[in-house]
Amino acid sequence: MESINRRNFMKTVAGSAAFAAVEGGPARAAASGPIFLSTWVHGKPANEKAAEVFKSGSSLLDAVEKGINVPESDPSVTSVGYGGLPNAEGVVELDAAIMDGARHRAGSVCNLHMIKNPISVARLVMEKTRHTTLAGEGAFQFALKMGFEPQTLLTPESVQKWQDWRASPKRQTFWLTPENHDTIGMVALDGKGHVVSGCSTSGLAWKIPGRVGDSPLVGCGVYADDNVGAASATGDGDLMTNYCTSISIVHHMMHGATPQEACMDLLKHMVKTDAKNRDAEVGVIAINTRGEIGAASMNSRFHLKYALWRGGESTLTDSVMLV
Ligand code: SD4
Repeated sequence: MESINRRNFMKTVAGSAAFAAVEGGPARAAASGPIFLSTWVHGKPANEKAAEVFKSGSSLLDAVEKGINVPESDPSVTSVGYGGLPNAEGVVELDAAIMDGARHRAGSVCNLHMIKNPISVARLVMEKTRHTTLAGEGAFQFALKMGFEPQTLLTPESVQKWQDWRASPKRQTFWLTPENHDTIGMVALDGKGHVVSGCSTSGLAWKIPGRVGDSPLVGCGVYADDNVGAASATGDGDLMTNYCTSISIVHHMMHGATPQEACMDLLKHMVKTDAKNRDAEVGVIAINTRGEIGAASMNSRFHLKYALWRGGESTLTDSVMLV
């Protein structure tokens, strides 16, 4: 309660932009026009595509979906879609979710095989069914019904990496290394108070078949609410799922935090509950309906770069680290 009061006081006295400057984060005062904020280097072309789609008159949901399709379809991005690294059995299992802040509705798919654009399937789960999440074979059959073409998602490079992993006596099992995961998370604002959150990943390389990470779970990998803002996450989904990362950040914002403060609050809470989380691989992004943004990483081991498209400018920046 005390911190909320302090925030309200700071907002009244100094305004949110000044407060954000005290925190040292990337938040800014009210923006005009649409904003696209995404995780990692591959978020930059994703944002640029999203901005192009939105400027052509399509909806914000279309923009986020088509933006995320870019890294999904790019075989050089080995953590998302086609070319994503496979599970321990050599099968690519994709997770994705999208959430519409206006309707408070989401669609998601888990463990989807052989369909390179899971965010588009997730979108159709939201638009065409009363369900929120479809998994595995059911998600695949749904995608076929919706007209998606099945294809192999393995590339010669990903097969080679999987074979090298399997042949290595010291291989890492079911754990993260900076080279084997990245994920695209995107949050977007239309400039008029409407937000969308999307996330798509091949999950952890060499994961146990059937494992579901945070990315397709509403409240974890995505959350969007037009009353507040939106958030998304990248990193160790087995850990982050226990913190319901995205909804936690949005709720921090709902209680008065700027997006940057909300991202930092989540990371601080993770360390408070377990000091070992200082070493965890966690990156988060957030936006509020006024166009202020936040991006943060737990530590330098997994230092999130965030891509930002705003006012025709497309940039890539290091996020603030907690530790
Ligand atoms: C997962 N959170 O499946 C995803 C992976 C990721 O950066 O985001 N890596 O756990």
